[in-house]
Amino acid sequence: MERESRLIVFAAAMTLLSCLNPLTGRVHAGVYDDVVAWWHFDYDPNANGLADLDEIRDQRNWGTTSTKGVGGKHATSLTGLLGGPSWENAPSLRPAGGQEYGGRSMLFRPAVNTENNTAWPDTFQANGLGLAGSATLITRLRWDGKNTPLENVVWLYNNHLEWNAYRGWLFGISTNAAGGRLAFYTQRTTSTMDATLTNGVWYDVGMVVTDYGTNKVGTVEFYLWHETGSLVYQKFNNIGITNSINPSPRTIVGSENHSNGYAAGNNHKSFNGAVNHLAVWNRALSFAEVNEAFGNPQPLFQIGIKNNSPFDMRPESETDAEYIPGDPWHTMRRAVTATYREATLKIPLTNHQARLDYMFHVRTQTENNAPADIELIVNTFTNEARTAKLSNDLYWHVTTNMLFTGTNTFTLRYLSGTSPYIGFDWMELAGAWQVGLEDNSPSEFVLESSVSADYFVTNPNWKHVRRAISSGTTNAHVNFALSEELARRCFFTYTTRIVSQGGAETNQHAFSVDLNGTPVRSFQPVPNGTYIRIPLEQDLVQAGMNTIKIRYDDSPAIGGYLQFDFHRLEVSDIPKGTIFWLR
Ligand SMILES: [Ca+2]
Ligand SMILES: [Ca+2]
Ligand SMILES: [Ca+2]
Ligand SMILES: [Ca+2]
Repeated sequence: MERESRLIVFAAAMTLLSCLNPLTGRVHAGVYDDVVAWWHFDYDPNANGLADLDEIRDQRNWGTTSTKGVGGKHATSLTGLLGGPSWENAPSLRPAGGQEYGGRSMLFRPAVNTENNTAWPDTFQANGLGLAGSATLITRLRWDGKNTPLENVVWLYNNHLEWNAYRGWLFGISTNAAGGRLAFYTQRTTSTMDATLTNGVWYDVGMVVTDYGTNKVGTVEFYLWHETGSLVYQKFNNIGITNSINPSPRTIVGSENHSNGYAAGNNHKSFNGAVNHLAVWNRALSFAEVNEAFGNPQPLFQIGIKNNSPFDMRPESETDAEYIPGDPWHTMRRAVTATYREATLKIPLTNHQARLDYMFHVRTQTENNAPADIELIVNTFTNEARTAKLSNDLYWHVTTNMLFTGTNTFTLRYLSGTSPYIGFDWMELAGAWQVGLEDNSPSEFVLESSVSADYFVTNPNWKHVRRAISSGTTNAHVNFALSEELARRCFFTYTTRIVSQGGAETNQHAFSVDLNGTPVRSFQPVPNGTYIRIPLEQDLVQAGMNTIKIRYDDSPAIGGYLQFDFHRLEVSDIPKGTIFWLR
């Protein structure tokens, strides 16, 4: 941590004493909590490189080795020349940051017979899954181009489209001379994004369908995040969205047709490429939620869905104790017991990550709500034991003195208790991040006018951070997500340092900082080298995405700029006061 050498001002000691104000209007701790199907495509126990029926599982209710979880939207049938899609074992890129889903992807390679112009698609079908009304699809995909003689439009996702019944829809890629473009189809209308995909490149992709009801104009939104780290967004009005669905629905992934053999017609509309993970919701996600889903988890680590169930992970008897972020979720222990006492996370930290404090938070499950004690060991530090119960949230403040640069070990250990097990609903190591290096230079960022104002802290590419605010480019927005639990319970402090200012008439410029649209502080001009450290009012911190907006406040007639060294969020158990100082 930096040390203040010359204190300029100490102001506004926090008077907030109520640290548990319930937030209003927020339901979701994490955007994936209400996902209705989420395939991670990461399981090939027979290691034959083929996606067998048992291997395509909905992570929400994964189950055990022998039995798929009840209620999960698992694959119910397959098609393909090889029996179904294949697995690709190379890791995907992670365009928006976030997490690798198991280092494996589903590979769709429709077979084509050029002699009689027929195709045999690679697909899986999930019976019992259909999306009515508003819906969202989030995926990470690589399109490998049109596979001749496939048609100019190929479908990745068939939400039980029924011709002439005007039910369901298709999502996929439409091609023209410029390349592939994201496309949405109902029998009434099609919406096609203008931006084109490059063959063989990974994208984080989102589509949000909003159905306002019969005879109302609906909307389709496309999100396309290229592997170099920039988001393209486009929204369409679509008069055709009155999305009713068959009462016994099914979903096809990989093509429009779930036809197991060569055929013409809709068999030609088959997706050719790889999909790392695919999630769908039965509601329209907001812009902030889509970005939260892309970058999940927020720094540093998260596993499990908040659903009062440990079955999104795997029985402790079927897993070893260690879990590395990015490994398949089915390799993570869902519980610790007197027999299988430990679950150990091996979390890599960079130099600047290791210099921050974090909160470790786990929601537990126990038998009949009986208590049992658990402790958290961080590297060589054994923290105080906590008592787990059913749907209990346990917290440990992990301080920087426990951490180092490299792979850090976090072990949850069952101690003793009435409950013979402590299950995990979900857990996170989170609450703090740093964007940029504290090195008195803005050179890791880019010219402010060359990128969007919005930067998401999960984006690994700092060349998408505005290095300055100026009279011409007045805003920089730093976006980050928090779980509902941390947003309610903890205190957060934002810090930046102004490293260089300039422009006409004056060398120093006024600026201000907003949190989630509410002004927090306004600053008269300060010298270069000034640290700006602002405690974020807890009432303004929210579950889900938060936005810190830094705004240039000098007269537009004064063509000036202020440059940033870094942006940082710190977390603590107690409120802190505003401070700014020079070094
Ligand atoms: Ca297999
Ligand atoms: Ca995967
Ligand atoms: Ca869970
Ligand atoms: Ca810097």
